[in-house]
Amino acid sequence: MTTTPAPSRHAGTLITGANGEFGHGLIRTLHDAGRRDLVALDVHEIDASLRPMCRDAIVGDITDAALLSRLHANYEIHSIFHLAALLSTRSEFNPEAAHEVNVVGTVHLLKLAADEAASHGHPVKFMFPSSIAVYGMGGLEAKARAGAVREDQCLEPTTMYGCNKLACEHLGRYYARHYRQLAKDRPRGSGRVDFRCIRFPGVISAFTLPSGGTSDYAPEMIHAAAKGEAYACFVREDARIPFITMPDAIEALLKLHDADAKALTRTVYNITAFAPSAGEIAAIVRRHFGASGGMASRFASLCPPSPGSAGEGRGGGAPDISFRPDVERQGIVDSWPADVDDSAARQDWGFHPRHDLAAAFEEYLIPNIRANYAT
Ligand code: AKB
Repeated sequence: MTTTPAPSRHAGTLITGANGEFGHGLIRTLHDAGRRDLVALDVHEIDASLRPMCRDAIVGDITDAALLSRLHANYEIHSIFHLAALLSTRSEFNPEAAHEVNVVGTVHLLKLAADEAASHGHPVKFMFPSSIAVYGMGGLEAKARAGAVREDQCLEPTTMYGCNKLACEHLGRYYARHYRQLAKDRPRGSGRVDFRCIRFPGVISAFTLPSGGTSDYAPEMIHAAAKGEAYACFVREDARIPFITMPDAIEALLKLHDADAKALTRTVYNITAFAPSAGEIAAIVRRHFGASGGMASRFASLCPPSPGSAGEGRGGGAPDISFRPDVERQGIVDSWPADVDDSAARQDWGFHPRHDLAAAFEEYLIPNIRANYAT
């Protein structure tokens, strides 16, 4: 059902999954940058702290095609940040529901972008977060041999989520370059979808905790230590995948969005910032929240550990981090690369993360987590 656009459509930048971890960071960053045309879409009511930063906040489901037609009728959209997705662990518990949201929902958004481009005659930038989950390393030895993988290697995902993300990468390229190629009124010239995609590693935020992902062990471990709670890590100490901080992830998304189309040699880009093992992360966390002069004793006075938490009465003991691998989730992490080659992103649009591993903790995580849990 194509609805004729109302003459007085509002200009809008659409953000799906607006209430998620990424959505929180992106909306704040765009609002701070002066954007006043943000249209937030999420299945849940938008967070009260974000509402004033949005022109509109819509509660709805991206699998609802009629909803997207209404969006087309009411907004003149030039950019879409399509963040809504069910992550890897959650998707394994209901793969078909994941496919519905992650793929069918994405096709609805791509069609909206195509309709918008056709109606106002300008490219619609479609920013799509893909993931290292598109890779399938085929076992620990192959993973160790492969090292940092390039975008065109090892594309045999072992999870529904990974399959969904890889499918959407291809669908995005199709809508951008081949959409309705046999139709007489096929899109021509600039009235097209401008699909730009980043394969994100695990993302670590100081302010929000992820849910439903398999890279979640890292942020969970850090936040548990900050709260003085014991943490049993669901992967082995030697488990290794790449990570990035949330501010660097958002900056990358905006940098690719603003990049000159002529400079882009591909639609999909790897990015990475640091790739520590789970054991190395635990060591850093212990150091920061550890005994002597570490965070804990200074922190304990600010935020006494919650009753019954490992931190209680700790007053200086190191955080209680143990490793109790979950075989299946470990299998997913083992199927992901130890690191990725992001030279194309650095070359084409100047990707350059501010936080390496040390800076991620020193400059971003510890100061903000301290402030965050102290209030
Ligand atoms: C997940 O763990 O599912 C995500 C991802 C790596 O894409 N965080």
